[in-house]
Amino acid sequence: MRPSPPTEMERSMEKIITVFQRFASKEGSQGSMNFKEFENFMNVELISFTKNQKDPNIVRKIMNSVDGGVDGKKNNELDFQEFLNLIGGIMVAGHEALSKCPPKQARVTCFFSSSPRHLPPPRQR
Ligand SMILES: [Ca+2]
Repeated sequence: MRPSPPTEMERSMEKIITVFQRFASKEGSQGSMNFKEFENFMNVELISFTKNQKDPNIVRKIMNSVDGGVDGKKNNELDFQEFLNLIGGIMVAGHEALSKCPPKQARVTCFFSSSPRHLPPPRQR
């Protein structure tokens, strides 16, 4: 039996993993992003979101908001699960924004006009 082609969701999930690995493997640990790798990721892959923020320290603040949330180590490194928490927070904000989008506005513009206040707060331990 021929394997069925990957679904849209499977391809999307694989892409997120691939992008994470590409940026995380540039230096240091291959399995996590240091600040430089994360900043590079935000400025390449999420540029519409990043440039829409008024706070010049937004990338640092976003990283701090998820760093340590999973492994409990505030070590200036984002592992994949911490990265997913971040992406999940942005997607939740985007999902809410999209439901309020005027019909003619480009969906991607609308998605990224949302503010990072929807990001998950640092987990209490
Ligand atoms: Ca790394």
